[in-house]
Amino acid sequence: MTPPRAELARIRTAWAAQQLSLNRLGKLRPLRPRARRKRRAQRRDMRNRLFATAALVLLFCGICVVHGAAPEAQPRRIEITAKRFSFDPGELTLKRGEPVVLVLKSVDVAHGLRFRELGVDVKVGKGAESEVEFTPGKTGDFVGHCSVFCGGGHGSMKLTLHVVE
Ligand SMILES: [Cu+2]
Repeated sequence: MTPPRAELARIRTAWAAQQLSLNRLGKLRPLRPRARRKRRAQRRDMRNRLFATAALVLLFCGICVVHGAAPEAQPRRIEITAKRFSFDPGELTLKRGEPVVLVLKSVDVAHGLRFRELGVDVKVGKGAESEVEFTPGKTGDFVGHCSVFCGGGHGSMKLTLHVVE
């Protein structure tokens, strides 16, 4: 038979060990309902914040992807050579509503190109290059003329523009 003192010591040790393990598991003191609610609310709050952050990150990435994948379409560039006394090409076909850039190059003296009905007038210096961006707003055939006097055949310097749907 175990002496009472020794038995008491053994019980104490066992109790202490149990308390210790419960303590480690975090079960020693069950949370009171209010504390439990508070902790639950905190967890919910944390989860919501995580969701919000993740959503923002995804949105940002989405915007980046969209911007990267679909850069703004650049208007079509059309080179036109001007020389005494013609334009090359002498005819162009454009689509209504589609923006274009006319790049006018002079290989000799100063010239210009004007489409009065379309509100386009671009001038180019001797041997230089200049450009104008415009969007044809109406369909039809338009005849452009050189808008800078360049010599005897200046009046016959024309470019025909066909604007189609
Ligand atoms: Cu001219």
